[in-house]
Amino acid sequence: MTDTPPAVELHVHVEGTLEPELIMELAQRNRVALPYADLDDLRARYAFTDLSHFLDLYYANMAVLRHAEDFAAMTAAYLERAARAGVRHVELFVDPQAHLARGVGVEVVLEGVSGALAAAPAGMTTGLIPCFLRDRPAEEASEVLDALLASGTPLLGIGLDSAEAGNPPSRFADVYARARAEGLRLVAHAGEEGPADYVREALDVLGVERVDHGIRSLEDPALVARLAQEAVPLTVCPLSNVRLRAVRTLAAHPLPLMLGAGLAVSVHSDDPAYFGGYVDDNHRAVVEALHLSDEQVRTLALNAVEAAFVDDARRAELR
Ligand code: ES4
Ligand code: ZN
Repeated sequence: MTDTPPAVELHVHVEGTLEPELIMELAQRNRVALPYADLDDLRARYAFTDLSHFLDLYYANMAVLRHAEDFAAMTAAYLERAARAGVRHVELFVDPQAHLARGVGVEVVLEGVSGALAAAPAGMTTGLIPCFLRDRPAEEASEVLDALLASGTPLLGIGLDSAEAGNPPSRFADVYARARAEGLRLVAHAGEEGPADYVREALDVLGVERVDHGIRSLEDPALVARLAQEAVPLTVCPLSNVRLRAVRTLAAHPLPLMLGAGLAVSVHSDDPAYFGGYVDDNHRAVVEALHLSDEQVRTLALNAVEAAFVDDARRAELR
């Protein structure tokens, strides 16, 4: 079996790489009281029923992130883990509003995360994609965009995440138009727990160049045809989909259907510390559970390279 290791990670939330051990360590260091007796008690809470159940824990655990050094430690630990998996290019999501809501400023978050990205392992290229929380007001997203731009931190693009059901992309049309005018690349989570219509909205109203998840697009054949025709990249996160019960089992994951439909899918990790694995683990898991052929494996790896926001020279190196 030729098992081309995934070299490109395009869908990972930095806060979702916060491992339980680091949560406990930072809680001690920052004297943050957590409602868990110990590491095992914390780990026992990782059996999620759906996206919002996961998000409750994901946001709660962020309480331990207080200083730029905490964000840097989390990011550096992730990059080290990614490098060990052979990852050569990372586009990293961060949720500034989740920290702002706790009194931690955008500058603190960016200083820590982008500082660690600047010191990424040799040979690895990186980019930062702040995401707006779709379950918070668009006005707040707009203010955060101002703060992001004012920070002077190099940014690759913007994204949209958090609780999807009932929070359509269209509310963020103005924010996306502004980001586009600033030269930022545009992505959004859509069709994870929300309907196929949200994928269409993300494309038509926000003008996204890449869709995060997009698995529910399969419910709309006309949309599938369009996504294939336009070669819209979809960053699929199989272990996430199973753990958040968007998909019943890994063996029932629609990835082969998506490949069969000619969609530009690639495999990524989402929140690896919460969902049982990093991009290499996701890759191994689907190859095994779905009995992917060498050709399918190669297609997934190539799709990720083509979907990356890199220049031609770097893309040629990654291929
Ligand atoms: C997320 Cl799995 C998932 N879905 C939507 N928003 C998110 N933020 C972090 N992980
Ligand atoms: Zn995600």
